[in-house]
Amino acid sequence: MGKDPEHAKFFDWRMALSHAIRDRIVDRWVASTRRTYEQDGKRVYYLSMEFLIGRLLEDGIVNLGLVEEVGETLRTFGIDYRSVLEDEPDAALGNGGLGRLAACFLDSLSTIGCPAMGYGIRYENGLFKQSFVDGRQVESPETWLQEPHPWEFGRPEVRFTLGFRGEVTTENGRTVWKPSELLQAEAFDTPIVGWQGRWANTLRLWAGRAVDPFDLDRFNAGDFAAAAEHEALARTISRVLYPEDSNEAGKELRLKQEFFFSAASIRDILRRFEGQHEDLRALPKKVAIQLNDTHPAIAGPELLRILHDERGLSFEEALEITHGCMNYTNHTLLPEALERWDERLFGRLLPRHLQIIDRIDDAHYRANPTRLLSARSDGQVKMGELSFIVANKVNGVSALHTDLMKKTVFKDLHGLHPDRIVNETNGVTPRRWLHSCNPGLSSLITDSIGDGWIADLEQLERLEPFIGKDDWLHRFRAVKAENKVTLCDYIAERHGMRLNPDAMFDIQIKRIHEYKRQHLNILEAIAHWQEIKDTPGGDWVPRVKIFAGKAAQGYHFAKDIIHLINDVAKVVNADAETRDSLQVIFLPNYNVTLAEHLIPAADLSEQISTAGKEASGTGNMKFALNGALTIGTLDGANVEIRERVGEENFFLFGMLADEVMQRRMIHDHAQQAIAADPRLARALEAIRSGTFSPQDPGRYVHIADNLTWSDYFLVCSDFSAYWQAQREADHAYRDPDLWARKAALNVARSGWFSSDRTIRGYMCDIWGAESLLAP
Ligand code: 73E
Repeated sequence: MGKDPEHAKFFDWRMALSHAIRDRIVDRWVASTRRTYEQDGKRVYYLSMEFLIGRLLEDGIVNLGLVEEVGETLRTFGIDYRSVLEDEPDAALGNGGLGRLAACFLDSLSTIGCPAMGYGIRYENGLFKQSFVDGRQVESPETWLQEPHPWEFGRPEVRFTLGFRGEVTTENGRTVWKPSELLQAEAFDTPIVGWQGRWANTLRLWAGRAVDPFDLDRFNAGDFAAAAEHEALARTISRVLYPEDSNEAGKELRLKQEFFFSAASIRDILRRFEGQHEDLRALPKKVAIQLNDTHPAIAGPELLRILHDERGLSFEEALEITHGCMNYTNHTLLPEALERWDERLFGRLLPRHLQIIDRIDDAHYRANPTRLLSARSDGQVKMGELSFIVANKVNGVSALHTDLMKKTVFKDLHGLHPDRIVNETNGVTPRRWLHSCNPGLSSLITDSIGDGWIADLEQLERLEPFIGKDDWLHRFRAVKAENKVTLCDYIAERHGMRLNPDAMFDIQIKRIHEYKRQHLNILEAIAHWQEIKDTPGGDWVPRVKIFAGKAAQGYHFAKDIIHLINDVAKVVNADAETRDSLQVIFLPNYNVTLAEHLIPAADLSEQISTAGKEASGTGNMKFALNGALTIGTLDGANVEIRERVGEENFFLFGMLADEVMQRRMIHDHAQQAIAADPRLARALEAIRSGTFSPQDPGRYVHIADNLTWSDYFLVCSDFSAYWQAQREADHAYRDPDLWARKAALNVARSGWFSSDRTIRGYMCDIWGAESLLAP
């Protein structure tokens, strides 16, 4: 770093260490790339608007097996290993589950040794930072690239010129698109090293650049701002991540971002293929492209356009090749998240692609004349339908979600193509989500069954015989107790609040959304607080309720839920009568790193979405794997978690997906539920009357009204069952050995939720790709 160690800051130590680790990764990376070229196997390309990778330094150290050596080396300089790691900012290039899934997949692809590449956008500003002012969410820009980022390699030589708008003409019988607005995509590569450093793949992110960055004439004429205008405009395309989770933005800049990175990636894929092969018809044999939701769906028409307009293949042949390469993962059935573009906006930006989409529709109709199921109708371009029609395989992300896809949004298309939809239940990487984040539990497991589980998570089953042994169970309990104390210290230091480490740690961490029902959780907390106040000396099971999560800037109801939880926390935590039995805290700025601190300390995992709404969830898997019990509905992957960990080790409540649909038909479902449950009525009344906002008593009337008069997500109808399940959890927690046994069974039976298993599923059912590592 060019500094005397005496004057080095944490930042300098981190950079020095990062470069030392990076050097060791690069060797493996180059070897893997060379191997991929030599073997010429099928390559997988994962196109995603989001990669929520978090920190990378610890990943590198752990995967290269250098934890001890690094710790010792730093110690000789008097530097604390953990503090150096804590200095690294999170790469927050994603909103939530969809982006984090992409990051777990990259880890698994490298661990398995599948030749693969992730393609996305190098956002200069990742997901906004969240803070609270008087309990309200305030957003500020995230600026991870303001300090040097040691993990990326700029590739200024890898650039593609892309365009928007302009004209479509015919020249010598061929259609030619002449875009009028040009910009360049420049590549930045990050190596992704797998377990034990046996393989490394690439994450390639595109940054926007001007074709001619600087206008010297304008500069010389004295117009300095205009001279740099081109560059500024080009850079806006990769400036900021759209902060909406499970919602469509419908904005022109978003469509431009989607085309920008999809088109650059397609060109890069073709360039690599054509460097090694002559015949484009072999493309599907060598290339599998995965569309992470519909955000990169325009990659289909773009590949088709290049094959047909630029390479001269017939439209039918180009379509067949495209179809052979493309696959689509659907992540949500929420109608507000399904991408649709106004065809005028779309046609202005991408005139040729609109024509191509019409021809795709025509070809589809000719082959399936039963019904017209088109990607373009009602003045809109429908990205879900387009992706389905173009894709070879379409997958859902949990068994229930895939089933609902077939019965609802894609019912008709599924009828025409009954073999196209497959299920690939999500998973999480055990390297980050157990081994690194929970070193105590990781050591206990390795002491018991060896370390084979880290790359073969189903080996956790071998823990079951230990669970019956008292001394083992005590060690297991001690690990959780220690993790809770560590979390208490972390929170005390950063937020000045002392939590009771003996209480049950009940955690709900995820984006704030009505369908995820953080308001159901806080309503139950209010009712519980009221009950404790009725009998202050009662024998209560102490609880700590922890929340964290961001709300989209424009989602006012979600922001009001945050405000309410903060207001409830203020009143409840100040209450001398109850504070030994109940504490509530909302931690600001939830991100991957905070999740790594919270999950190992959890006793109870809140997975309480309205059934049928959460496609899978992945936090649910991380908690179970770290020995938390789930309180949850039969939604998403909760269904499969419960099947595996055993119904007696899961607190189930609430309506099923089809009951939800029935219940909504009853016009006064919420009032009926309120009338039937005095606890619910009293908790709602407290919100309505300003118990938690005495200076502003009307503040939460609209929340109480919403729940009473509309309640689309059935908070009221599920309240009584949720209350009951919470009391069952209390009851079980009174017996520490019983609880520990249930928790340990959750760990032992969660091995199937490794993203290694998920990726093997994609390789076999969807991509037809193989590992290049010796078994
Ligand atoms: O259930 C989660 C799922 O576990 C789902 O809501 C989430 O994807 C996770 C991974 O499969 C998801 N995110 C989005 N849609 N589904 C989304 C939509 C638009 C923009 C950003 C994210």
